[in-house]
Amino acid sequence: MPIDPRAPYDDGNVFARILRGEIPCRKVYEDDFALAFHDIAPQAPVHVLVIPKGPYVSWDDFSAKAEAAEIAGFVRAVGTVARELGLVEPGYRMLANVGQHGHQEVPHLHVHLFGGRQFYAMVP
Ligand code: IU
Repeated sequence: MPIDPRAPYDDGNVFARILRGEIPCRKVYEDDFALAFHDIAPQAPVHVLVIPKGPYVSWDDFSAKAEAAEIAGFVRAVGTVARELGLVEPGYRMLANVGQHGHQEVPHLHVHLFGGRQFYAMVP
């Protein structure tokens, strides 16, 4: 079920628990601002999620409330993960679902990185 985009941040959400080390993940990258790990239900040969370390429900509140350093650090981390995974050539797709129409299911901002196959117009 898509999340309620107006709900306050839920500290018990699955990605918060992964950040605290309470639930394992297949980590591919971590720095002061972001953690990246393989999606448990991959939609492409490479499907990685990049999440900020701060308590942000979605791109909406992250872009509105995060400090400039957090935004810069997170954006740079997404690009670093793509480069380190070797996705830049021949290319990749990134997306963030927001709220009900975006069909966001986990209430902690996550950017999907998809690679390893050809993508076509519009969403996967
Ligand atoms: P969405 O953008 O919120 O719809 O995507 C949630 C993603 O989180 C989806 O691709 C799930 O497979 C993925 N995921 C995960 O990797 N680990 C989990 O424990 C859970 C969801 I719950």
